[in-house]
Amino acid sequence: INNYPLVIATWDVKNATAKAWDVLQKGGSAMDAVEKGCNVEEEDPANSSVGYGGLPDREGKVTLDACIMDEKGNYGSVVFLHNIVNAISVARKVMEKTPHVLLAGKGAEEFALSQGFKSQNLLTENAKKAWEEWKVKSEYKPIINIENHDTIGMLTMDKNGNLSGGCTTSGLAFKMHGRVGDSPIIGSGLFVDNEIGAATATGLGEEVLKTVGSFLVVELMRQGKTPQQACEEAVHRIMKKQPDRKDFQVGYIAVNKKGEIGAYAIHPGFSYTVYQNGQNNNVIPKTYFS
Ligand code: SD4
Repeated sequence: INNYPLVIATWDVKNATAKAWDVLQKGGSAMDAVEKGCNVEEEDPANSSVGYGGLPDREGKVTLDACIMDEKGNYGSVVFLHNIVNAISVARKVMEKTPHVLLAGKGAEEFALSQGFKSQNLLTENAKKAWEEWKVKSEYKPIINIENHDTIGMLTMDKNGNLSGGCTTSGLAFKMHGRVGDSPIIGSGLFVDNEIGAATATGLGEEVLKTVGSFLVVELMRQGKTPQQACEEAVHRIMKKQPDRKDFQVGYIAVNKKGEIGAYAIHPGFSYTVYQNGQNNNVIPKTYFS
């Protein structure tokens, strides 16, 4: 039994992990695998928190955040991106073709168009309907595991044990216009250190940002914790300051250099998908509250 190659991703995203696994099986790099895997979810209109079909902000605009990181520690990111489905692929272009690591808004969109990406309306009829229904009360109350669902954070390890990661989202439904979450921010929504391991997050981005969650998970693994222990401690770090607060979800997944994995979330309802040893499984991790 080999621990790697492997693909692990937040939520039930078997089509995405299967795509990434396929790229790895054909000898593709961890970086190619993570990009192609994440693209599957971005293009799926049924997934309401990423890419095409993502739920909009309060103004009815779908705005995307994404980042990607390779085994050399290179990183690229786009935030507040409009009208482009494959935000993670734009993030990869930022990494590979610009002297920068992060492009925002109009500038990110113009860069994407210059790289040959197509402009398209990302608001589907279903997402528009959900927004119109939301507008009646206009209450901003992210619902655990529902509006927060399906942001894809993916970690890939190729047959040589090299790591890459990606994270792509339309963010929280009905967020303020201009809001950016944890997903595209290095160290918060994603971190990859090829010496140690990698981690990615999902859930209420504000809480992940305040604790620089994914960097924390990787640094805890550097100190000798298993991926499981590291994910648990990162969740505890959030809950320590607000032990009784039950109205939000955060989930972490992690992998170390041996190809061992870990996952932990605040509430039940979170799951992750792992493709390892030729098997694609959706798994329910332990949680802080039962
Ligand atoms: C955000 N962390 O924008 C993302 C949302 C998310 O599943 O993970 N949804 O805060």
